[in-house]
Amino acid sequence: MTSSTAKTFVVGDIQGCYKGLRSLLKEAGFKPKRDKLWAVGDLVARGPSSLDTLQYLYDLGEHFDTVLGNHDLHLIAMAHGIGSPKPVDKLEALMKHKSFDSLIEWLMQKPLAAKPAKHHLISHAGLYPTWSPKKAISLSQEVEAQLQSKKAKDLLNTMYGNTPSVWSEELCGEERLRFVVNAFTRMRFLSGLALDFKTKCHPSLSPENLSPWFDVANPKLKPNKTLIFGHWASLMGETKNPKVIGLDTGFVWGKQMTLYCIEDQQLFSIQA
Ligand SMILES: [Mn+2]
Repeated sequence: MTSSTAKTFVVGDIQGCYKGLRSLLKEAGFKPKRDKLWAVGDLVARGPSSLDTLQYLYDLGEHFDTVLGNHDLHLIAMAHGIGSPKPVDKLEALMKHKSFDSLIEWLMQKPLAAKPAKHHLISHAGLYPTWSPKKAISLSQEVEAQLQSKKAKDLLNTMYGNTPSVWSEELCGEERLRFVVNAFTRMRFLSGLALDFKTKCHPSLSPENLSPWFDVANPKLKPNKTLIFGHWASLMGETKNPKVIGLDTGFVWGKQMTLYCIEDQQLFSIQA
């Protein structure tokens, strides 16, 4: 059966696994001139081919978009002289390439949260449980405005750190931006409404006081909304909630890469 209807796909954390990405897109029947591909972020780092990955995604033009993950933001920071690459991230070829500056410029235009389709929200780590999807988009725009301004380097310098751990509308300046970046790119577990940055395991193995962010009741989230995220490889997509779709399934750690088709509500995955 053939179909000419354009589809919207969302891919989990790629982390420089270019060959895996291409195999998965082939498996799912992705047509680069017809369909739209979104990514949940962490396009680069740890895998062997971050340069090929970024060049391929860039070349998809308007048929690709992404939200930023913690590794993408760290790459942007390093491009601004903040921190230095670790050999384990395998970013040397990318950072030495003549296209590096333009690829960084391109990444700096990307949001932390976006709507890939009606009633769908995508962000790297998830949705903080006191934020509505609309609030998430507006907070993402606050960070985008900073990242696209002359103050970009200030943001990149101040985004590192674990505090504050609880959101308040009164947060301002560096603290506000740091919280928004952390919630969108590093969140996994919460203790009450406090972000916990230490625990990375599967929820079945976590301390009793911690809950995955998606198990904390969100009074601002309507039941017709679907949340799509990555970042949490040990979760292997097990959210036990069909409206919360976890796409990081640890390809770079030898497991799987996962792709979701929004129109068909269908998951595709390939084994590393
Ligand atoms: Mn991540």
